[in-house]
Amino acid sequence: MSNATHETQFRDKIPYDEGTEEYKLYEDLLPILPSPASARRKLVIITDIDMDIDDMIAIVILVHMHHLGIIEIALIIANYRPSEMRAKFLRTVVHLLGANEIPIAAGTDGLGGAERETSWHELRNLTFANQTWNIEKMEYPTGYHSLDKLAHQNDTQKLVVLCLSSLQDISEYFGKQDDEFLRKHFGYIIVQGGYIIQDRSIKPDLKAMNNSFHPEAAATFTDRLHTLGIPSDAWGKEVAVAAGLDLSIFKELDGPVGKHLNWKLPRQLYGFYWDALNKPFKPHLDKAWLLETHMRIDRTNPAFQTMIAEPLSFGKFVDQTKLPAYDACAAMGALGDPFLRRLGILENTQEISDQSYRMFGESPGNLGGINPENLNLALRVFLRGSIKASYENASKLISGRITWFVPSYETTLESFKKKLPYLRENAHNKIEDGTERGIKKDKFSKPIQGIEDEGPPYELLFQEEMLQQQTINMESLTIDDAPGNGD
Ligand SMILES: [Ca+2]
Repeated sequence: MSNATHETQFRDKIPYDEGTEEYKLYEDLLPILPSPASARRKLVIITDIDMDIDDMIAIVILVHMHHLGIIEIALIIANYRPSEMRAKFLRTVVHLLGANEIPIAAGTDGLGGAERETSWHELRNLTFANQTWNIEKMEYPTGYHSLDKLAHQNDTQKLVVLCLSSLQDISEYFGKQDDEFLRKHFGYIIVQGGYIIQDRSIKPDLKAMNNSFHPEAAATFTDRLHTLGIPSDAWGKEVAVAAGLDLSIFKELDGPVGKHLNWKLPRQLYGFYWDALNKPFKPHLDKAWLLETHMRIDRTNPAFQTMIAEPLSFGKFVDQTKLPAYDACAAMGALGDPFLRRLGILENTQEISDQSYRMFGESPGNLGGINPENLNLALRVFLRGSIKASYENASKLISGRITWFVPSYETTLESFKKKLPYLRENAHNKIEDGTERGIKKDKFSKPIQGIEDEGPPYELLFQEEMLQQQTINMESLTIDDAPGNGD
């Protein structure tokens, strides 16, 4: 194909009007457009999609880049318990984005066999789960099998793996292959998480969530990378905080994918808000964490002490939130250095060479050469662009109302609130005991009436908050008119 045709095809796919700032951002990519198409980076993505919304944002952007010919997504593995359900959700999302040809696999539980319960806003989209393409195709191949097949088929181009979730799958796969095979077939690894880099060696930063899901897997995998000399980047949370997204951009996302993001976003925010203000239900979340990650008020900020001491309403929290889209930032990293440099996202001059590792976002003051404003612009434009390009077709695939499963709670809001002081105390005691969730039983192992298995009735708390919001200005957020129920 001639360069001119190549360029015309690319321009035809730009979902914005010529002459706009957004259009210009796409044009900037023309010089790095891989030609021939076979020169595209072959990407494998491992994701716990729909745990938080950042995985979905990452997938929305990367599938767009796949359509534009910047990369080729060769496989997506949904891992983290329940991975089979997650694979179904992922299948629907990818289908709605117009890329049904991308193979999907169901990975490991990501926890080395440990139990976990899904959160109240996780994998609740009944419409996405019950589409014909999911009902007819009940079983997904395993992540291991799919990755192995792909590696064996793939002789011309090394694979690039983007890890947006537990490292169990990649660790197990690398653990069973010999060095020569891995060096031949895997060229680059990008992880959302953290590395501690010393004397050209790397260790996982276990404070990073994806490493903490399965710390042994993270350590084994990182050791192996070092032995193999496969280069790797870690994208830490500070980059995502600095490039935090205005919530108002979500309002512009249409079609079923946009609707799902807009259903989940306020719930995710509410869950973080409630947990942080009701410590110790989730011991790792507190108000300082909320201020730092979502409102960008760190401990050095003069407002920090005041805000810690003052009450914080959900309305105020939402109005001042810039959503840290952790996985979406790492996804940008997976598009490669030429992409990042072309858009001014990566500004340092240091090139990655064999046997080297980079950490973006080691601390708020050291983002490793990332320009957060340019990263933010790219996230916004390509997220919206991907939805603009796909929502009409997606709305044909899923044309009716979307319904989400809403849990029914044994406890009422009133009775929960009455018990809350006791539950807090009890949760605290249980955490001291080393039990992860402290809300099921009291310290004499006696179940607490009414909330034995369900934790706080988040949806009820959220709905009550939404009723109150009618009198509070919360302009940046779209709230769905009514929750869909399963029956
Ligand atoms: Ca993730």
